Amino acid sequence: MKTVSYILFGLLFFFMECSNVSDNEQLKVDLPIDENATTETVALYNNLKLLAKTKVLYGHQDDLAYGYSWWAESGRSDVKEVTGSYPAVYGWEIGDFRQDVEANLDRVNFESMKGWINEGYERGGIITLAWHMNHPVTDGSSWDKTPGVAAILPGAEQHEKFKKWLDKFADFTQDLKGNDGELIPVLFRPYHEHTGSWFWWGEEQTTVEEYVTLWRFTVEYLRDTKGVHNLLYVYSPDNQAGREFDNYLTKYPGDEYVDVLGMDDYGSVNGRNPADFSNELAWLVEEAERRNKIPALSETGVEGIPNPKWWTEQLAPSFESNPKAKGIAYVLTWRNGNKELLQREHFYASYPGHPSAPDMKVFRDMDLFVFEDELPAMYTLEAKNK
Ligand code: BMA
Repeated sequence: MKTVSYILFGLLFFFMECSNVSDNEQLKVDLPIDENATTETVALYNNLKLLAKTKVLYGHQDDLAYGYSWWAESGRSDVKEVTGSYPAVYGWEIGDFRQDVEANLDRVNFESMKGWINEGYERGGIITLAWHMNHPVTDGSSWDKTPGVAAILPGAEQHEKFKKWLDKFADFTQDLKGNDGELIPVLFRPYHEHTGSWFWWGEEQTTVEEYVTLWRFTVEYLRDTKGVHNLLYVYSPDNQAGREFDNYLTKYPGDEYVDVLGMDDYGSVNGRNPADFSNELAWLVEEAERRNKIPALSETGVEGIPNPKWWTEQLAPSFESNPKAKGIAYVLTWRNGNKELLQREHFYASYPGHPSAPDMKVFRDMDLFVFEDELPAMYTLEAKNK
């Protein structure tokens, strides 16, 4: 694959030089941390970077699996029913992946998930995967606060068990295929929100060295040992409404191990002055530029959207107040938990009939924000010419 990719890029450079392409931007093809990444993965990496300069893509967690008032109905999406388009980015979750379970911790069936990932990709959408990984020692949930990282590092007692989980994940990624058989690129976001202390890999649970070792091992094992080449790696500390801002890079695994500089933040979009958050997003954009990475607001939202103008009064100004913040590649709001199943309100995108729905439509119509039906081709390098 490496040779094939290089030959392809060589031809592309040659063609572009010959055809006298004026914009230098078009001549640059960056490789992600996986030099053997599939052609589609390299294209996605470059196209995301380029598109980020002018647009912010909108994403939603579990969008196709269920919504506020429905469950696993083909073609449905709360976002589409409110805005007229599917989201540009689809977030998925593989928590509870450890044993032979058929569904994740939110009851989304893994086989169905593969189908929805294919559907979104075939429409041109972008896929990101998070992992609320179970506790490797206690077998509890990811919210089990017992420190767990030291036990799974190379040489430690649970290392082999942990590798089996990664093996299973590697198999899962190789089942994600487009209709022509090509592997679907995935923005993989493991060990998220480690600056908070609510997961077993969290701030209080883990030393810098442990976290960095875990991250690097995961990349090297998946990429080099398992030969998984359709992943881009997303680092996503939790900003906690600015409180962890200075901590962003404390446990950073290094530029050789990260493709996307993400940030999770719920508090900053819940009544905080958008200008302050915008400055932090601007910082993230600058940091990403300096390191030649992709900046993203990898998780956000306000549960229940109590402000009916939340989309235009809170979220949009978070990108607009500081013009530099417009350089964020994508923003993903969390899931629309099914009310009947959960027996509570747990949604982060508007659904039809909710008071915030008209405002989400206004947000969708803003030039800065891109939904699926406005996406250029993300999986071919030609898209750079558009
Ligand atoms: C959390 C909540 C939980 C869910 C988990 C993983 O933030 O939405 O209900 O189980 O994410 O999706």
